[in-house]
Amino acid sequence: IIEKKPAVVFVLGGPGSGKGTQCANIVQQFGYTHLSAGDLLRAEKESGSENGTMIDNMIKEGQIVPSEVTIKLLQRAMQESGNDKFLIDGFPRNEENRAAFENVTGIEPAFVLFFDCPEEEMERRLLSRNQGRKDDNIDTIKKRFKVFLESSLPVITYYDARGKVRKIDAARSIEQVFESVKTIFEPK
Ligand code: UP5
Ligand code: MG
Repeated sequence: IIEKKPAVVFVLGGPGSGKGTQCANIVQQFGYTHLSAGDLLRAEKESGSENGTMIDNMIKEGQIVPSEVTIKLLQRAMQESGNDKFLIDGFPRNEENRAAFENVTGIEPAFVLFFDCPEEEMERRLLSRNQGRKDDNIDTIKKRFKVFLESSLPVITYYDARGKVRKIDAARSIEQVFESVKTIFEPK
């Protein structure tokens, strides 16, 4: 049996660059299912999972949860959705995440959306979000920035070398950013 693999777009960018906000817009116009790895991990913790304490501690420290945990959650959500096109938001966050996802699922992303935004702007957005996320405090935000630069940017460099990165200036208004996003998803 030849099974068709789902279409996956990785949505990457620093903490507060607008990944979740823009994914909601893309879902509305282009029929993708949005899977935020961070949202799935937070829900897993809330569900009382045996990994809950570990997940909570990693998020509080801005560290990256072991890929087998995150990949299982992503696979389950993909199956349950019934859809065949996905925005995977905030994953892969390091080289190990990236390689494990490709090995376990056999899926390579169609392309990678990269929301490029200066730290000062991301910090402003995170500090004024006020949604009770326990990683939205200045200490954790600094740790998240460090992990992004050291571990996550290399993933973007990897895909860029393969011609897969679509980089967007994310420092503009939500509407302006979405105008650029649309040109990438609209059929040419
Ligand atoms: N906002 C958005 N766009 C704006 C714009 N253009 N102009 C002005 N304001 C804008 O946006 C953040 C805030 O800014 C919102 O208030 C929004 O209204 C405003 P949002 O769209 O939420 O940005 P996003 O990039 O999604 O920010 P988020 O904080 O979710 O990014 P992170 O990558 O830090 O968070 P995530 O949830 O992906 O991960 C959290 C933690 O989970 C990680 O640090 C890690 O510990 C763990 N994790 C893993 O271990 N593995 C994973 O695979 C994923 C996560
Ligand atoms: Mg998010």
